Amino acid sequence: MVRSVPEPRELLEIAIEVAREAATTAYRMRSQGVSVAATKSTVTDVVTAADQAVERQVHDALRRLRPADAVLGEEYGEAGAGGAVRWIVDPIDGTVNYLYDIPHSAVSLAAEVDGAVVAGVVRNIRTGEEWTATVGGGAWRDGQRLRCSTEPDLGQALVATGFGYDPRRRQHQGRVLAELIPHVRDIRRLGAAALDLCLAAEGRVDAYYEKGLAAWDLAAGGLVATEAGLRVSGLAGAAAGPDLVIAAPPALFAPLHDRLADLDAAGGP
Ligand code: LIP
Repeated sequence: MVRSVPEPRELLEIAIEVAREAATTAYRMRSQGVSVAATKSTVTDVVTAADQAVERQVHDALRRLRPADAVLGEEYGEAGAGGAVRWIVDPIDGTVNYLYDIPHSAVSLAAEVDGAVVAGVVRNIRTGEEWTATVGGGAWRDGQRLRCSTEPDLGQALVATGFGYDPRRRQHQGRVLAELIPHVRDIRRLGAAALDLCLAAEGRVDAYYEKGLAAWDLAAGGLVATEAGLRVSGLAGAAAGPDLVIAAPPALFAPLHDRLADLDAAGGP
């Protein structure tokens, strides 16, 4: 039986439609006031009713549009299996920002075929800025093709990063940051990996790194970053993943990578 796999462009159209509706729901629920519905790994790792409602909405929409596909989401895990496509969704990336009404949170939705992300969209819930990418099709924001920074000097680089919810991990990440900060222009802790990767994709920061990201934090934003010219990987050639994600322009990748390796950025709790 011939397996029909849609083109990345077709999957992107679906992702954009679903993500826009999801962002509208998240925006409306934010304006009505949000509260913590539950906590996960630690007391600061919160879930709001909006995270849950938006993920259910995305699941239902994808079930309607592509019934055979699997869906992996931050709040409800994996559902469905066996189709050619798996969707990876973070209903609200930057949940703490969303809770505090800081306009830096996003719906992130990616389509994966045979284990490779081929299409992705990241939509800022408050500003409506929308980043998209397809494999080999480039990265775009609101119709503009994106190119990452060309900064070659780590000492001149504005670097974004983040911290986990586990205090012991944050302590390790804080130590790494304390040693790194004298060697870069400055640091930005913005609070949403998917958006941080998109800002790096268009040079609004020069590079980004973080330990502890899950597939849903990384899938869509990682494709946008790669298609904008960033090298996105882990340490020593490992794939970008929970141990460490480094996203940097080719000229900046090695100096940042080597510094982070020396500082054991992928280590600790
Ligand atoms: C967040 C990431 C962020 C990280 C936070 C958290 P969430 O994801 O986007 O980069 O620093 O600790 O993991 O929990 O808002 O989906």
